[in-house]
Amino acid sequence: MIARKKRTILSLATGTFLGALFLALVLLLSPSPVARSEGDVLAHLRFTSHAQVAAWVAQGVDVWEVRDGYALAHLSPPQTARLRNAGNIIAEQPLPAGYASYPECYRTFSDTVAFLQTLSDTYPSLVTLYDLGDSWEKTQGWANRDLWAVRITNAAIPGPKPSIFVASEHHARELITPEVAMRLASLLTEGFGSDPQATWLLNEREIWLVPMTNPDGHVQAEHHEDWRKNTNTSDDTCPGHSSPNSFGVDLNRNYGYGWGGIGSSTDPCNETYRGAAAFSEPETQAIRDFVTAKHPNILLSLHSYSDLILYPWNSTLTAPPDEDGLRALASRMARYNGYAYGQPARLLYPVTGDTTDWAYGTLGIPSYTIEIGGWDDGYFWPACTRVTPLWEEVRPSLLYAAAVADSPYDRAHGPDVSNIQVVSSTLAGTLGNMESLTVTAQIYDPDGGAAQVAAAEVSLDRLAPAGTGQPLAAMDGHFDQAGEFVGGNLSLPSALQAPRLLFVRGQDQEGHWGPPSAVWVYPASKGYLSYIPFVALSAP
Ligand code: 0X9
Ligand code: ZN
Repeated sequence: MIARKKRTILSLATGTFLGALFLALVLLLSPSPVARSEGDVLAHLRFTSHAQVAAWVAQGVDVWEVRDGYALAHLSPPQTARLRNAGNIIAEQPLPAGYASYPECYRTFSDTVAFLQTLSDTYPSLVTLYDLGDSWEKTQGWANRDLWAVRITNAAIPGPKPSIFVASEHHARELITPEVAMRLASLLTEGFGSDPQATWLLNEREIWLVPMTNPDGHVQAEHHEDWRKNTNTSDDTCPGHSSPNSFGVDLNRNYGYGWGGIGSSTDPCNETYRGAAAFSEPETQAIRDFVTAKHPNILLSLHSYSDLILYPWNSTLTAPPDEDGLRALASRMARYNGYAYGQPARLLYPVTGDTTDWAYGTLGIPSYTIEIGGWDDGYFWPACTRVTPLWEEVRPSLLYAAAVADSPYDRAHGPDVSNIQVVSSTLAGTLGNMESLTVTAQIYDPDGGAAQVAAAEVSLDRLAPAGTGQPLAAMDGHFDQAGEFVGGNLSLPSALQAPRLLFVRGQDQEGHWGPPSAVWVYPASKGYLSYIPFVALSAP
């Protein structure tokens, strides 16, 4: 079961620190990371198939990205020699400036724990902290690191509510991913009560975030290590102790759905070492146990980099049973950042044992890997100036996922809403004041496709279940286009006293209701949703 976090996080672990000492000595006595990577290069590799890339990955080649025509990989001198002989190297360059840096704006593991604690202290009715389990080093008694999760929701409105689960940083060096999770937490909590979108999402949804799935690995990264895996040293015979030859288990190869196949390695020193058995690691056990118990409606596994949104299957191009829905949701999440979306065996390389195949294959949860950032964003170590832009480019994808969590595949086929305008007027009546709200909005298929809008509806305060709100009419008299202006009137039995949330959503001719948009309505004023939904939060 999930342990609800009470007050103190930072009590020191008891148990032996000999192991920790050993790990520290290994790292201290090894040459500095820069010297350790001496002779390493970043190479452009020619490939003929994505299966060939998967084979390199399984052999320990540290593939950073896959583009049309070549893969970019960090190679050790023996790997360089081997691939040069095989004729695969198109170009070689030194490791980039910024390699294995830890820009000071990125929160450390301790900063992250403190941030989550402060967040739950500051917003006790919105944020609950949970300890999902131990890191590998904690299981050894070497360190006191847990997999911390926060649930963000307005607890004053009881559940059950549709939920999304965002797991960041299975791979330690993917530093942008915990920052994105924490930015989302800040955005929602700070916006609650003022921003209509943040407010409705916390009223109607649960957002679960694990900013650091790999806390031990994150601490390695803090020490300027190019670190991907956890820090399990059980089979440590690795020369150099650093990428691409480090100990540890690749947590994104350790899940138990199709574990042990393509794109994963049996060699403990390889970057894609799958572990001794499926779910051998405490970190993947913790995520498995939580996701199984909670069964969120959508799972997002945040990685970097490559500007991609990937859905199952991860090992093959066979279509998953829900391909149509998975693809529709990927397309909607990708629409404002232009990320490519699809199955990784086409866009990247096939792998087995990853998080999303397990969550989708075992539990049927719509599950995505989002690879944040592009080739010019500083690889795994984006400069501080890139953090906000990268967060902003992925933000709409996350907000959209939260909005459609009640019925992901269905909503993702449905239309969007913008330009909600509400004119409210207080009418004096014999029994007291009444309020009349005139609502207009635009309903449209964001793909600009052929699906006609068939209906629209409005609800006040709470999001009505799809199809149960008050109908709005097509302003031109007919629902017969992919975009429609809609309108209608709501009469309230008493005058508006305080701002209230008003929801509008639309349905297409195939019966798919899209996600709602919400605005505040004020006494005798105009609520106006002028922004594009999910791109930005607006001032009240
Ligand atoms: O290799 C991975 O685990 C992910 N890429 S990363 O650069 N963040 O390490 C991709 C996992 C998505 N699935 C497949 N590539 N099949
Ligand atoms: Zn990754």
